[in-house]
Amino acid sequence: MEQDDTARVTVPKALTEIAARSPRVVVLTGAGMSAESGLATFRDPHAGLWERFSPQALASASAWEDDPELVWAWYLWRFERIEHVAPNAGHVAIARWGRGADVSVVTQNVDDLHERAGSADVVHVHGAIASFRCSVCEAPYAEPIDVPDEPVERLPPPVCRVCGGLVRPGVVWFGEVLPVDAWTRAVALVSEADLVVVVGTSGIVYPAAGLPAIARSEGAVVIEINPDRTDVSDMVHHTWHETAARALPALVG
Ligand code: BV8
Repeated sequence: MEQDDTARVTVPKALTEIAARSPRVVVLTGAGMSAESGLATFRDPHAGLWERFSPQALASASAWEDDPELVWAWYLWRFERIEHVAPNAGHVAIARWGRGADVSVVTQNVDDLHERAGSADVVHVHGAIASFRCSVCEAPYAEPIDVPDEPVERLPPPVCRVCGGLVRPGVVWFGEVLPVDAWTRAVALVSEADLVVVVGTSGIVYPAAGLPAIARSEGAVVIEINPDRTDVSDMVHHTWHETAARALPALVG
């Protein structure tokens, strides 16, 4: 019987006290939140076929214009990976926290692991991989997507039934503006929060990376949970060098 990994995690006393006295909580998550579910982060080298490609390069409007079949194949590979992994103990702890307190999730991740763990209020500032739309007329595409079992490097995207344009994933690419509703809600949530917990993000990509600074300027206590230092570490009140799946169950209780 594998010993419960979180049994050995000691929560810094200050963080327990802050979490207990904060009525409105926002958890801001990045790719590190899903790492212990088995999904590569943006900065981890991607395994296998996609090893030689940079996620930052592929997750861009210019890559789609240059080679839609390559970009479509990469997203289907990620989509297939997400379908075959499960929320980790960190996702489950955040959902448990939300059943007993006012907890919202603002995520940069395009996976649905927070929702599958039971979180009811999740704002996707960079969209969702499981939503598809026409890249020309923006019509939603709800037909079944044929996901290959094995990763392939190129696949023709489906064609929009309305205008004949190519169907794309409903994510925000580098060089694209964020969905106005999601961004507006994210800013409002961190501006009204008493506590913002930043989990598993390198804090490199803007404007999402600016949310912790907005939270702090509006009076929230900002805590970072990340094994490494990041671009936001200097502006948070507390950094806890732990992983999401170990720290969050211990913090939430
Ligand atoms: C835009 C969806 C207007 C797609 C993604 C200033 C202002 C505004 C824009 C810019 C600006 N400066 C530059 C820009 C342009 C650009 C940008 O920020 N570039 C960066 C590289 C400098 N921003 C944009 O283009 C944005 N658009 O602003 O529109 C505009 C338009 C044109 C020109 C100017 C402005 C759109 C950005 C959205 C891109 N889409 N994702 C998809 O998923 O395929 S970004 C993607 O990478 C993620 O969503 C995330 O946001 C970002 C970074 O990834 P992270 O989540 O942080 O993951 P990362 O791998 O980096 O780090 C993982 C962390 O986890 C590490 O710290 C690690 O230590 C930690 N970790 C690992 N294991 C664990 C762990 N933590 C806890 N537990 C563990 N077990």
